[in-house]
Amino acid sequence: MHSVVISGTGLYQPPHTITNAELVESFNRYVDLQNAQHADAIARGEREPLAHSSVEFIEKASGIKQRYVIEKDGVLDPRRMYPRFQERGDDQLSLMAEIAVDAAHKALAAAGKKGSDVDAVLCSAANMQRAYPAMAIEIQQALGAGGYGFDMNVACSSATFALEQAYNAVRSGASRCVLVVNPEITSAHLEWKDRDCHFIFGDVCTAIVVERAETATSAEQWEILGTRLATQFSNNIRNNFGFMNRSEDSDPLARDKTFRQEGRKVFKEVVPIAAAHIESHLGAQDLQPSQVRRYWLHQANLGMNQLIIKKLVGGEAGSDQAPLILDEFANTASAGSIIAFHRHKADLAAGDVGVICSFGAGYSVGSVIVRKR
Ligand code: CO8
Repeated sequence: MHSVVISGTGLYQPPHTITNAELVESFNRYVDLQNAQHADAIARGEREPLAHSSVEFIEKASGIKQRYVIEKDGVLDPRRMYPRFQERGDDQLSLMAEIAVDAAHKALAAAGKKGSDVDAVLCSAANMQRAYPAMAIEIQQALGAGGYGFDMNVACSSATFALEQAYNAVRSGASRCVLVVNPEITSAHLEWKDRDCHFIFGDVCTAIVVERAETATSAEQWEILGTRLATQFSNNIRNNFGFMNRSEDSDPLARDKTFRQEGRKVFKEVVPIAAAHIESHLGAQDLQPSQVRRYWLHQANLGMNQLIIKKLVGGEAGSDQAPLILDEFANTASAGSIIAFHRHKADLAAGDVGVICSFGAGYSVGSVIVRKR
């Protein structure tokens, strides 16, 4: 068995920011337009008026202050409320591959590797742009990588689940250097017209280079001590968009074809699952939660992360122990814990142990225990 390290990470950050104030302003204009359009039905009691959103609610309930998006005008147009992307020809690089290649180049540069050093590409994200050919194979070709590529989707846990596949492939000797990319174009699958969730997501892409310790040359390396994955079926986060929709004669714009959730139930049910998962994974490595220098947790809700840390170590989560990127990026599905790791790892010392942990739809939870070399 080979020792395995994360030798580089990279981040693609979209060009546009939407603040909560901008988001709420456009949402409230949408609400006013809808209520005016349906004024008669509302007056007859046949239809409930839509309610305004508020910046105060969003910040208090979630901790989110802004999000990055690839396309802003369509999202903020109260007569549209979703991004406007130009369809690309089959001979052009797809948008998902484009942002993945950007993040991958940065991760490879940090690892001191070239595309041709990579012998497996895992494109792992909550949504795929198309059914086939795999996004990963397009990315593999664009980078000049060898070996194979495949796509995988475990919603918000896509990155940690892919890290386990990469770890096992390198550890066993099947692969030498695996690239994991998490292009999350969440703006295309968020229901921006729904007050309960319109503030939740942002676009981004993360990339991680996983290779044998013996070939790693980068200044900063993280040995993977172990990975652990778990799933438990729940309908509390669901999206029914899929290839059967046409045959079912269902409306492609119906509410169930975009992201929806029972946020409060998710909060209550996932916090204990995630805390118990991390604790038992650490226990299997003879580690106590208090021995962990840093937790890079999934970024869905500030209160959730604070409760998980409280369950694990009994105290308040400071930004040093469990850094937050949610305020700046919002929930970026599987990329959240990886952005936290990418942004907040350089200050740790050799020997320090940290845990990357994601949790979300499925339910799914994945943890990766790492030690700085
Ligand atoms: N403005 C003002 N008021 C509001 C708003 C708003 N925008 N939204 C709701 N309210 C009102 C509600 O109507 C309610 O009013 P009332 O009390 O009169 O009924 C009140 O505020 C409280 O509403 P909630 O109970 O819904 O509020 P919460 O405190 O529960 O906060 C959150 C809502 C922030 C959603 C919170 O529940 C949460 O973050 N939960 C955790 C969610 C989570 O972790 N989800 C993970 C999903 S991500 C994932 O797994 C990836 C999926 C794939 C991604 C695909 C890309 C899109």
